[in-house]
Amino acid sequence: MLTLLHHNISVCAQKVRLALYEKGLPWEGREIDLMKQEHLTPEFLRINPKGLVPVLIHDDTPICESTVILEYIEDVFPSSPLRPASALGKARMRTWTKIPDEGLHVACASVTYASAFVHQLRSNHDRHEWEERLKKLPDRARAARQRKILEQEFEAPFVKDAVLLHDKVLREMNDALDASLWLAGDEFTLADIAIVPYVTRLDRLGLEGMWAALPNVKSWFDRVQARPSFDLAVTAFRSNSYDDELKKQGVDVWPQVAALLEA
Ligand SMILES: N[C@@H](CCC(=O)N[C@@H](CS)C(=O)NCC(=O)O)C(=O)O
Repeated sequence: MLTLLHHNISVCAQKVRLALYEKGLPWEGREIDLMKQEHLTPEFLRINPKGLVPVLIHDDTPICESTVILEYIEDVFPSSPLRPASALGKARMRTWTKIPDEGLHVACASVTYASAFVHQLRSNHDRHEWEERLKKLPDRARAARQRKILEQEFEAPFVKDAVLLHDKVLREMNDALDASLWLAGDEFTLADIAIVPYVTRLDRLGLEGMWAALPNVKSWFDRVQARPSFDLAVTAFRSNSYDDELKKQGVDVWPQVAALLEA
């Protein structure tokens, strides 16, 4: 029995849902409402002391960290493989799955907060409420970044670096996709799954101009969206106001992003 503790638009939860649907595995979802701070309750923190979704519970055992979860699913349910068979293929695949853990995920959170969440938080919570929430976050560096974005929005210095890191990854993707249909070869693998949510997030923020001059990324993203797993794991979970707000607010930062990329 597989139970996923997740949130509808969480990028890391999207990764795990994509893998579950690609492999046709039955699973049950338990929505953790991040805005209501359900990930910071003592009950949730006992399951994941980092206070983060997703968590996959297999029978009674919780597994945390989306990259670890993806490999766990492959090990336990090897049919419909999402990992290349050869050692070299696996190495290529893991070069991509490491990218979110080495900075892209934090960069994505920075761009998302600065473009959209900051406006939502300001309209839904007063400063005191937000401070109380920040105090509870187990990851103090994450809390510090969020506080800085509340103060400086898009002008926070690391937001610019976050945009540039996305640009770097998109360019690396474009180069890799010169040689093969998917990121780690001619099969769709965990390499693609690891990156799909981050490109989707830029798209939802209205920043698709970031790959206007990268044709391989555009055709890769078209192929990704044509897979049934995308509708099931991503689109089906979009039907809430946060996501609409993401697009609306993100459009506003496109001129700043475009200027940064030109510079
Ligand atoms: N490295 C973790 C990151 C998980 C993560 O950052 N989850 C976000 C949603 S995408 C979260 O739970 N955020 C809660 C918060 O910001 O307080 C993974 O890959 O699972």
